[in-house]
Amino acid sequence: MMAEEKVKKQMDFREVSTCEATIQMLQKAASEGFETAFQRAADMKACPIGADSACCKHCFMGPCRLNPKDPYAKVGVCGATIDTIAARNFARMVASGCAAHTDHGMSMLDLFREVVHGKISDYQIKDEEKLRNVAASIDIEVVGRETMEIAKDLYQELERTYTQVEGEIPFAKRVPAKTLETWRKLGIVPRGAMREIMEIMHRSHMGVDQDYENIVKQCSRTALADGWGGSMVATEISDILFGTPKPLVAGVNMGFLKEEAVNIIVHGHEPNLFESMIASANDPANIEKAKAIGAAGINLLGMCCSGAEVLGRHGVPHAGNFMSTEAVIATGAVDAMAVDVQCIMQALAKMSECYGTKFFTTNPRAKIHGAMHIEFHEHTPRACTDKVVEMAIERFQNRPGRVVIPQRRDMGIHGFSHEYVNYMLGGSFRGSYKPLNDNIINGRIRGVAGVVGCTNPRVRQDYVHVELVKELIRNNVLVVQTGCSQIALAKAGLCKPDAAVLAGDGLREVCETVGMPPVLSLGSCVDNTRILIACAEMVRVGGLGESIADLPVAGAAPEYMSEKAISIGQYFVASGVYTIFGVTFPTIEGTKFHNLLFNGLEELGCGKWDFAVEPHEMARKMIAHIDKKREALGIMGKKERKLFSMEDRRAMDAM
Ligand code: XCC
Repeated sequence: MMAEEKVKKQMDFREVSTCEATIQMLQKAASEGFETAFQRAADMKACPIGADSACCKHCFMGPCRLNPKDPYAKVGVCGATIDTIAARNFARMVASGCAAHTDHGMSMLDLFREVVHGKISDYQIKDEEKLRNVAASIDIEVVGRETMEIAKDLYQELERTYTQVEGEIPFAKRVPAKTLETWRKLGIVPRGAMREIMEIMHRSHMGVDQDYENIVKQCSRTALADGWGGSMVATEISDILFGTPKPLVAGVNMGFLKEEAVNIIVHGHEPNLFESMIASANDPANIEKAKAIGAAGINLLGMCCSGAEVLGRHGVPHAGNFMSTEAVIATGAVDAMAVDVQCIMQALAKMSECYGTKFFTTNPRAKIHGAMHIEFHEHTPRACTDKVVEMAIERFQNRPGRVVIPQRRDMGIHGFSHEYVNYMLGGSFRGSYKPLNDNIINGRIRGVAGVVGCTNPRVRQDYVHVELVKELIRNNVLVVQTGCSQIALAKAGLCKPDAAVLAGDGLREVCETVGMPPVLSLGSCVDNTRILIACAEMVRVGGLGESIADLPVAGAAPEYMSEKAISIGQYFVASGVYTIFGVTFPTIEGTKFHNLLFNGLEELGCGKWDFAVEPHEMARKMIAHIDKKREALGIMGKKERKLFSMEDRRAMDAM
């Protein structure tokens, strides 16, 4: 009877994930008595008051809880209304998300400074052309100057992204004029990230800003310091130091683990750790050590955003997205997992202990109880990564249990930078977004959607991402992707050119002509800035309006879980993009604060927030928005233009 009850309680992992490899490993872990976030989420009902952002714990007269079903019935002890409470909570999510991305960007900039001043030799400037282009984009003189001279100026200029107390951040120069004019009118052009984050934390303190509209202004300003500031610095400097991605064929899924090799996974966000790990894993001396104990070699894989970056940049295989990070340990094949910052579940330490995986933290900002800390120093990076390799080899020699590797490998094309899209569409001599704009105007491509973000145990892993993207491309919407979302689509086989068969006729024709997949993977979450740059370029090329808010584009994070996603969403909305989230949204429908985010901001010339859980509903809403923008541009239902019609040619000849 007892045993029967236990069987009944066992979770059906097919209900919580569509990733075959993850399901197999979740079943294995459960049968061995180990729990994961999927079980913990099922056991822990999300707090309904917190989910609606109707509680305030910003002071100790509370915590105060309002009633989400009747939000204006009560106020907090200080008199704070639901609008103030929810706006302040939202502001602190933006602050945290922005801080995460900008601190990551700052690390890249620190590294760049040391490289430029010759204090670091393990990293170099790999992409001089990108360096010159980035410098020129913010008005640094590049003609006839030495690379290092330009690099020094670029460092000085980009430092302002963080430290400037007055004026506009450097990359504001890349914002389309009309969008920038809207920001100036609203007073939301960021000064420097540190200042914006400091101010938002101050204003959301008890007894300061208690006007939700004013709080939202600072949310936008802070989020823009992320998107057009810290995140953009992270992307651009990473490209300069490690190379701008170009499309390459690479693989995703747990089948890339090798039973006969020493397997090392890098998980987190900052590419400097991964770059050094690549050097360590390829060092002949280390390979020799692995072979000496009977291993076939050293096998390196990525996870989450760290993995997404090197997947596109170097073709390093990717083992899985956020909700697979515990499951992959259950293979027993992971000899070491090295992590740095962000999206690292504390439970990984326990899971690693269960399977004998060596689990290392490497960043002084992120230590975890139960993990071994080997600090990564960018001046001597190999000291850390060689040690991880050494410990992984040791673990291979003493693997404690059975190794089971799900045999799923999914190949696709990754690494579509903004620069490559420009080249791909226009060729090397006339690289341009004009063919993209033309195809949007003539209706072959209905619009462009960014589908990004996390996976979350409160929704079926990968399901919403994949169904949403399928529906979008079926309706001729070109999809660009970053982060864990692109891994979901790569596993579903949509990052291959032959996935064009799933696209509508128009998009399919464009994909087949160019030889590209209908789903373009752009990298990690800081690489969402590639989407901002693409939007700015679409405006600059012309024919699709004067500001980002005019473009037939939309964004979605259908399975998000992190505060970083809220900051990303807010910077897209403030930039003019319709942005829809799934899972849950921290507002109460019908409140003034909710209405401002979901409608009011659009009236001010920005984009707007929206929410849906079901993927087809989400796609319908995104397409409706794209059509609304097409209508406003006068290109709705526009018939295909014949660019080189023989009929026209004959008519011309006859003249
Ligand atoms: Fe984290 Fe960036 Fe989300 Fe994935 S998508 S769960 S934030 S790793 Ni960026």
